[in-house]
Amino acid sequence: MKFCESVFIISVFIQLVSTELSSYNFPENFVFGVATAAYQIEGAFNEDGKTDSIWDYNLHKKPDWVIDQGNGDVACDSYHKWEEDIQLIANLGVDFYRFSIAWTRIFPSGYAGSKINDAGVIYYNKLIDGLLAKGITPMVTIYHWDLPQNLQRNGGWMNETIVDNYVFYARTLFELYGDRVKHWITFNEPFQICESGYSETDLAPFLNDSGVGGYICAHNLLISHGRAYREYERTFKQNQGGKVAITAHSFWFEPQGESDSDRAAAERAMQFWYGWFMHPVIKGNYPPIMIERIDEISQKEGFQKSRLPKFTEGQIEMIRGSFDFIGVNHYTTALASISNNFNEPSFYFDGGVNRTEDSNWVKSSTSTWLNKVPWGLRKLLNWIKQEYNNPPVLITENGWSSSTGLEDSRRVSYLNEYLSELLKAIHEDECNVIGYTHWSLLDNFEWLKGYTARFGLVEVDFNNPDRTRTPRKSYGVYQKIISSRKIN
Ligand code: GBH
Repeated sequence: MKFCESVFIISVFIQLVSTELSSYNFPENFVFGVATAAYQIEGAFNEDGKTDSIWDYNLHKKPDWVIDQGNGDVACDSYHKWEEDIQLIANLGVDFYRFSIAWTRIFPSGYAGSKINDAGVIYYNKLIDGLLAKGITPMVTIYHWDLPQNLQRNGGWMNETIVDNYVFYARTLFELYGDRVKHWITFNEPFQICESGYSETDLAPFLNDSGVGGYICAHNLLISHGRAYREYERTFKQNQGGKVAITAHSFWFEPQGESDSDRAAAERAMQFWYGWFMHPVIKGNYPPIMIERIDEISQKEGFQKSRLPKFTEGQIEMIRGSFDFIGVNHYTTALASISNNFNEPSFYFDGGVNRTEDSNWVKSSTSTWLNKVPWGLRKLLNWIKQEYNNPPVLITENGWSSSTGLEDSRRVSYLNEYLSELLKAIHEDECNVIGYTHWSLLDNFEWLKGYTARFGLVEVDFNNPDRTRTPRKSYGVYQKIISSRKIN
């Protein structure tokens, strides 16, 4: 056998045993980032005038909500260690840093027009200026789940007076920081805020108002988003020239089998999970399938009116088109089939989708919902392209959950393989993806999983009062992808 023949055979063999990664380059204007959220990293929960959010309040009252009884009191202590964070972000080589602002640092009472807390304002000024000094673009999430507890006292997102309070808060951020911040995300993951928080007990405020609370919350949230977007458009856009978006989480739902009913279930799941928010923002109003089903099921259940609230014509117009790009947080794929086996009333009965997974998928050991299914990202991006007419999409989160340890080879293969599918979506399918954000810079407070599920490119030692940070193997891999603009 000639030398080149044996090289060929060996390389074919290597391709068979390892997943073949795309050799495309990331387009010139494609941007890379890394993300965190205030409650998950900042700590300093009661410092410098900050009051309790619904997370502080609930976890202090009942620590058992969280698997290891952890909370965000100290977290990564980023309120004090922000300079070190900025250095880690700069060394990583990303274009932007996506972080969130804690509402209770800016307005301790939460109310529109209430007294601004200067110390809170100063903290984010230092962070933003520090990032810009190192050439990193700040991207601000206005709301990442930490509602002022003071506003929860009168119902939080279920009370429509929240809209004025939120819009005032958002507007204040535009005023304070908009000269330097040009990328705004109004909300991170409405599904989790509303369904998980108000209709279930997966996230604060743990209200468990099944089939009702989540829909009311989402309604007020979408109106808040629309009004904040229009406020920016009217008052700030011309001078500041920034962009405003909303970010929703989406699984890719793959039909479990070949049947028409499985296919319909998968499409319905996309509409119920992601379309619930993106359909109003992009096309105006909720997805027709949601309106139809919830109206009909509510009636059968004896409700006087649909559990899905109705927008007025004016609200539909206001919300339609309220985006400059769309954000998607994507981690994993699920299989969908038809099912009516749910309690009533509930989002799940309304959707009628049974969610399962394939036992062959590589599973995260610390986040049971998370499987490595890279092709799901490509299918999701193609679905968005078709459904919404190829809008600019920013992947605002994607990442893998491990336990402690610096040799995070599973995170490395997750990253390589998801980015590989992303490159195919861009180059072969012409999906309009403008950037990618890895969740997360640091190990942090992973909600009800506490500190047991680690998402960081950088490991944090939560037993050390200094919260020592150590880059993992994946940090170096992402760094190299960014500098070479391809997967290596
Ligand atoms: C994001 O949520 C959050 O934005 C971020 O704060 C968080 O730290 C990060 O991801 C990692 O979790 O139906 O019982 O199987 C991800 C949202 C959470 C959605 C888990 C799917 C599955 C719960 N995902 N959820 S279950």
